[in-house]
Order: sequence, then C-alpha cells, then structure tokens
Amino acid sequence: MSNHSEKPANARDDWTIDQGWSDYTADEHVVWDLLYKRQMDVLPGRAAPEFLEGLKALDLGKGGIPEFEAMSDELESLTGWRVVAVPGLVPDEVFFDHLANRRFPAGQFIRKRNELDYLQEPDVFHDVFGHVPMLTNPVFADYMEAYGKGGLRSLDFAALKNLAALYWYTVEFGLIQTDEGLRIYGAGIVSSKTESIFALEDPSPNRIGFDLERLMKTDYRIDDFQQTYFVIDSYKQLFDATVKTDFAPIYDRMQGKFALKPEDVVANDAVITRGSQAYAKAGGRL
Ligand code: HBI
Ligand code: FE
Repeated sequence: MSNHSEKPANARDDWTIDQGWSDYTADEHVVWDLLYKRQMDVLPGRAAPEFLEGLKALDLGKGGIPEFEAMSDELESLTGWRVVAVPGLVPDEVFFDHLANRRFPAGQFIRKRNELDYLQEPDVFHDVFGHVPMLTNPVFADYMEAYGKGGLRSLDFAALKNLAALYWYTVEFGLIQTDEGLRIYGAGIVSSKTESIFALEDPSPNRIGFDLERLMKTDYRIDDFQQTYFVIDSYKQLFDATVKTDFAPIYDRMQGKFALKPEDVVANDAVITRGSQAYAKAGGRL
C-alpha cells in the first residue's frame, strides 16, 4: 500500500489539508446520505455493537458530510483521537506518525454518484464512516495507536508487507465473535454493502480465528472480496497481541514475504468456516 505520489502544493509537511467543509456541494452531501442509508440497511445485526455505538456517539447520521473539527472535539473527549484531512493515500511513515499520535488521516474528497461501489483511494465516506466509529472504543483506539508506533519501528525492517497484512486483516477486514454470533468491525467491510453480506453469510471465504503470526504471513486481495477473514474474540486480544509481541523476530522469519496464499487453510488454524472459495474460483468481480 505504499505510494509514490508527490505531496500536493496545498498540503502541509504532515500531508494534512483543510477539510474545506463549506466548499462541499449539496450533491456531495447527498452522496454521503445515500451511502449512509445504504449501509444502514444492512449493518444492524451485522456490524459490531461498538461500531454502531460509535456512529451514534458521533452522530454521523445527522445528514451530510461531517465537519471534522466538531467531530474531532467529540471524539477527543471520548478517546483522545482527532481526525485530520488528507488528500488521499499518504506515505507510510506519514500515515504511521499520525496514528502513533492519535490522529486519523481521512480523505477529504467524496466519491461520485456513478462510483458508489468501487474506488481506488480512500474517500471521506470510507475513512469517516468506516474507520472513525471504532475509534470511540477505548481499547480499539489504543490498538490503533500501537499499530502506528509499530509501523514507525518497522521502517527499519523489510517488514512493511507483513505489517500491512495485520492492518488489512484487522482494521480493514476484521470480524469479531460475539454472544449473538459473528459481527463486522473492519472499515473496508462496514463501508461496503456487498462485502458486509459476503463477509458474514457467503459460503466462499474462510473464517479463521485470529493468530498474529499466522495472519501476518498471509497475502491478501486488494481488488476484490477477501478469501479469508480473521476473527477476534475481543479488541483486548488484538491490543495485547500487538503490544506484547516482539515483532523483530517475526519480521526476521518472514523476510518480507508471504508464506501463505489468501485462501490457504493450514494445520493449527482455528477454523470457524472452511470456505468453498466458489466466488474466487468463478473469477470474483470479473
Ligand atoms: N494513507 N490516507 C491513507 N490511508 C491509509 O489507510 C494508508 C495511507 N498510507 C499508507 C497506508 N495506509 C499503509 O501503509 C498501511 O495501511 C500499512
Ligand atoms: Fe481504510
């Protein structure tokens, strides 16, 4: 996920820009409302309770694209995090530095009406609707900071791919086990209507219990539904695994490579669903 784009002229040294909330058009606010409504048709009973509580605590459904400063004042009072606007993907070290300091960099722009489903760069809907609600949860908020700090330390190793897999399979595409059944907490899933259903209900993907090292050696899809989802028991499990593990020997063992393919199931996996992989075998989105 590293990127090589140039910093735009209007961006500060830390790549932040003004959100320019008053410059959003009425139609852009309508796109937010459309996306919001579409997700709320599928998320009750599928999204993790902590996600739904976060949406409510920040009042993200009040209509229109949220104003980052007001939202950040509320979020800061809950967990000390703020949301800052960025033009799109930012360099890895910049991204990690923001997280390590409890600032979530969110895309300023919003997708167009004719591309509601697929976009290449994270926009304000993915970043704010998808990521920010979980930052109201104290334990998840601490995990995100720990990830950023781990990211800064990892820059000395050839480890970015493996660390990115951790982000991908938790923050973006994570599932959690609850007393009511599996629920979604990953931002990439909760911000996609089709993947919200696929991740929980489709027989195609594997669903496997979280294991830090197992997950970090697993390659992932960036252009289609995941072939494997990893399931945590609690956010504490995620936080503890991240802060109590010395990543250096893991990076040494992995050598910056993925030993496992996205669809692999191996001995010792805590298999919750052994996927048929029918969706991927049929060519996926193609
Ligand atoms: N930039 N805006 C933005 N959002 C991301 O999720 C992001 C990024 N830059 C780099 C990056 N992610 C990756 O380094 C990590 O996910 C590993
Ligand atoms: Fe994201």
